[in-house]
This record gives sequence, structure tokens and C-alpha cells, in this order.
Amino acid sequence: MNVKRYFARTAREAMSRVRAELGEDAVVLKNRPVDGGVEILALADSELSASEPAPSAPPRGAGDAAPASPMSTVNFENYVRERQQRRLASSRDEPGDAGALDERPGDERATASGFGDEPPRHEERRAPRVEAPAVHVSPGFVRDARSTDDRPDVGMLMNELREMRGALSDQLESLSWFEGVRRRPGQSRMLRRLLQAGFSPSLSRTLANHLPADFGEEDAERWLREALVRNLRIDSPEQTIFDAGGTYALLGPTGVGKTTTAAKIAAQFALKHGAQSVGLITADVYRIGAQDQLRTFGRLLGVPVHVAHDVSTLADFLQMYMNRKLVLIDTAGVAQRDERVGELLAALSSAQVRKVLVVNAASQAEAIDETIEAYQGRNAAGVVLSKVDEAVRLGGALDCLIRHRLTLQGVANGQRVPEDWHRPEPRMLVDRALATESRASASFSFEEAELAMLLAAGQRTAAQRAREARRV
Ligand SMILES: Nc1nc2c(ncn2[C@@H]2O[C@H](COP(=O)(O)OP(=O)(O)OP(=O)(O)O)[C@@H](O)[C@H]2O)c(=O)[nH]1
Ligand SMILES: [Mg+2]
Repeated sequence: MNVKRYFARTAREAMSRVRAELGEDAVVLKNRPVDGGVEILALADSELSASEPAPSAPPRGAGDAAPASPMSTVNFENYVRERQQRRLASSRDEPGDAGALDERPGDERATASGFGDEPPRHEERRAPRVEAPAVHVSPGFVRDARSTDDRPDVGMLMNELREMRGALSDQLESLSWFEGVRRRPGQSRMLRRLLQAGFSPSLSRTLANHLPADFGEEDAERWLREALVRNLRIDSPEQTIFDAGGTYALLGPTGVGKTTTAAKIAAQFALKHGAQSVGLITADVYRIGAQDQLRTFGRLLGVPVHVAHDVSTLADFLQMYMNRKLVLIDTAGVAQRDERVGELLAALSSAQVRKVLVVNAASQAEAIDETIEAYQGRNAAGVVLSKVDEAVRLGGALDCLIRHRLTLQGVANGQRVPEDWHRPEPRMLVDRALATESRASASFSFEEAELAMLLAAGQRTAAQRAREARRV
């Protein structure tokens, strides 16, 4: 077997080399931090397949010794296979049919003596009976174990082991990366702060990897803030798309603040340019009372509100408002997983209408991520971050904006119209996000040891997704 050794500064680099040379399915036998970096011992998948016994090979005797060498992924696979074959061989030798025993009605046994409450036998008194945990056995495995030649499906077993091996090697890679980080206090402090603030493991790792090694605490803090501010996109601090005018549809899941945001923007614009410069349309015909809500705001502002029941009336109103500087279309809230999102986007596909996604900063980061995907955020003119006042951790929302490269067009931090509407200020948002530690409840904080697990879990999910994508 041709085991190869790879050395690199980081586990990531070492793994890239392994994959480049041995392929995506390379088998990682050992992964450990060494002086100056990380060492990986690996072999090609084809080597492993070559070492698999032919299906017809007879099982080794039950008295065979367990593997003497340290347990690697390869001999672990062999070990499991042998045990499986041994267990099948011994179950064939046993008298009686174990399956038939299980089928005996339990009640009959319990009442065989005529007393349901028969005192326990000696052994039972000493050791209380513990319910056996339910064991999940895949249906395919059961079928194969009972097949006519009583041979386990080695191919299937190998596939399952390969899956396990992939997951383990991803986790090892992540843990060994984390071991490296622990030796650099600046990096580990930064990781902890970012994760605690709600930023994703993937963005946190990227930032920690780029932190210059010779930076002290203060420099690192400044560097982190600058990196986040630089990556949080805005058009310009003075001029958002709404200041410039145009026709915008506010979209997003239910209750994120679309109608209130439309009223806030319209009010501020009307204050500056006059009520005649603003047009308000509502396309929310799903929810009872939705139109009244915007109408009430419109009345206060002196701006009439029109209800567009379908695409053609919407086109008529847009035509009617041709000369208004700013036209806002309030839409019905549709959950990101609802298939009606597609219909809504299609109904607003006129080139004249630019889409603005309203994102609730207090939502789970994963829900924001899904919302951006479902609403095709990359095609939107920008994003409004609402309910910033309600968010405990702001990192998740900022992380999504950064990773999807969306332009922030405004921030809502309360219910008051129009006072709680603000221009995007990346520096203020980043300061607020990084101040999470003082606000978050202690129950939701984590210790350093838990960080490694969190990162490993994030890494595994990403790697699993990549594997799934490769399979499709
Ligand atoms: N705390 C806080 N509440 C807000 C903010 N924006 C809106 N709200 C409140 O959130 C609730 C829902 O706001 P709406 O504007 O009706 O939300 P929507 O997205 O139009 O809701 P649907 O049309 O039902 O999908 C209301 O009670 C608003 O006052 C905000 O920035 N902060
Ligand atoms: Mg609404």
C-alpha cells in the first residue's frame, strides 16, 4: 500500500495537496500538527479498493486476532467487515431461529406463571433491566444479511464507511486548523468574537486566516473593524437609491417591515421634495387590512395610495405615476420557502421596477440566507435592514450581506414613522455587531473548547454540501 506523507503550513493547504495529487476521494490516515505546520498521511482511494477482498473470499476464522497495528481508517474498515462476517457465520451455527424468538408475543411470556408481577430473578435484582436503545439498520443492510448466500453487501458497507471517513477527515482537518489557531492568541480571540457576534464560521475563518501574524491586540481589533466595514457595501453615505428617486418594489417575508419601511421612505422624501413627488401603490391583496395600513400612512402624508390587484392594473398605475420622482410599491409578505415567491417576482418583472429586499436583522442568519436566495437578492437594487433595534446579534445579517455582496440602502431601527429610518452607516453597524458580547445572554455564550466543535460542524456541513453537489 502506497502511503504518502504531505506537509504544509496549514491543514487546508495540506489537504489541497492531498486532493490535487490523490483525488477527491483520497483516504486520510493520519492528520496531526507538527512543528511549523500540519502533517497528513494519505493514500489514494484506488489503493483502498485494491485492498478490498473479492466478495467470494472466505471469512477469516473466529479466533483470528484483532488488528495489531494502530487503528487507521483502512484497518478499521477491514476490522468492521471481518466482524460482520464472523457474526453472520456464528449466527448460522447457533441452534434455533433468533428471529422467531422475537416474534413470540411478549404478553404470553409475562403471564406464563399466571402472575404478571413475578419477583425478579437474582441477576435481575442486581442489575435493573435497561431498555436497549433503538438501533437504526438501513433496510438494504437487513435485506442483504438475510439473502440466500448470507453474505453482507461489502460494496454498500464500503460506501457507508467512505461517507464516515469523508466526514471524519473534514472534521479532523477543521480541528487541526483550530489547533494551529489556538497557538496564535490574536487569531483565536478574533474567531471567538466573530462567532459570538453571530458571524458564520466560514467568514470568521476567512478573516482569521488573513489576520497578519505580527499584529497585537489593538492592531488586530482595528484591522477586523476595517475589514468588515470595507466589505459591507453601500452606494454612498450621502446618497442612497431612494434619494435619487425611481420606482421600487419592497419585497420580503411576512412581517419584516415592508409597509412601515415604505411609509418611512415616502415620509422623508415628501418632507424634502413635497407630497406631489411621491406615489404609493400596494400590491398586497392577500392580507385583509393590508391596504388600510398603507392608506393610513398615505393619508397622514397627503399621498394617495392605489391598490394594484393584478399585473395590468399595476402597469396602469405606473403609467399614471410617470412624472412622480419616487414611486414605492408595497408587496405582500411571502415566506422564503413559499412557491409564490416566484410568481411575485414574475409579476414585478417590468424593467421600470427595481426590487429592494427587506431583511429582518433579528431573524436567524440561515433564514436570511434562504431569503436572499429565494428572492434572488443578487438581482435586487439593494437591501433594507429592518428591526435592527430588536436584533441581539447583528453578525448574522451583516455576514449575509457581505457574502452575497448586496448593497445596503437603509436601516430601520424602530416602529416610528419616519424617525426610525436611517442611511446605512457600516462603521456604526460593525461597532454594534461586535459589541454583542456585552448584550448576549450567558446561556448562549460558548467556551473556547466549544468553538472547535462549532467550527468543525460548520466545516462538515459545507463539505457535505460540496460532496452532495458532486454526486448530483
Ligand atoms: N421594532 C421594530 N419594529 C418594526 C420595524 N419595522 C416595522 N416594525 C413593526 O413590525 C410589524 C410589522 O411591520 P409591517 O410593516 O406591517 O411588516 P410587513 O413586512 O409589511 O408585513 P406583511 O405585509 O404582513 O408581510 C409592525 O408592528 C411594525 O410596526 C423596526 O424597524 N423595528
Ligand atoms: Mg405589509
